[in-house]
Amino acid sequence: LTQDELKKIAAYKAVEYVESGMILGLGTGSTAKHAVDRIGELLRQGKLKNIVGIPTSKQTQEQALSLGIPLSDLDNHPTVDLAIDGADEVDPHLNLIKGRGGSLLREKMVEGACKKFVCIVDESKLVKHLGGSGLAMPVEVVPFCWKFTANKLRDVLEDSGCVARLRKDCKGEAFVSDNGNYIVDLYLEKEMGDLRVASDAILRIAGVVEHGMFLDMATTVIVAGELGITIKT
Ligand code: DER
Repeated sequence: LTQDELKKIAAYKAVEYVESGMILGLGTGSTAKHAVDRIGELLRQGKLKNIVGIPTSKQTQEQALSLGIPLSDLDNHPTVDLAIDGADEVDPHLNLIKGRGGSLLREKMVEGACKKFVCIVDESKLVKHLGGSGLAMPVEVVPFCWKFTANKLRDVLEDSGCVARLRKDCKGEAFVSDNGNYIVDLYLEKEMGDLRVASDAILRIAGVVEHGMFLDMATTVIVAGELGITIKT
């Protein structure tokens, strides 16, 4: 099975948790895309009714609109029944790293407002420690003096051997999030110690808007692997 087929299997499994009448958080990324497609298909077939979607990015908003999924926002629906979204990394405690797609702020707002957050991944996302895969841990920062903020981030995580890089778009310019902010990607040589301590230290930096560690937020993680589906709660 290809990685995308595994993502689709996890996504379709998650959509089995969706009931008619739900307010749904719609995730962002290549895995969540399959879940949103599936929800649109079930609505079209009349197998799902009265769904309201709360998109976690402009990209997902576009996809949902094209599928005819009715949309709203957190101002109108401060409580969300169920969110379905992918992740970049999942540790054994169901803590996540998200945001490599650049949507972490709206994802964390929506997923923080939901009763259930079902995370969908293929098995390649499983790690022993967050930040351990040598891939980016994204932090959304205000554009104003972003270098100053990046240096503060490096200081706070210096024990983990942190390198901070401004995320660029395909034109080599600074990537700008849906919220008009920049993303500083942190690359750690060693895993962080206490994740909550690291999270609090990062959020205390004034120029930081939000970071990509989703601690104690996923209620269920659906993992699709070569040997089948594993559901972790
Ligand atoms: O950027 C994000 O938060 C995405 O949800 C990411 O964590 C997962 O993207 P993928 O499903 O394309 O791997």
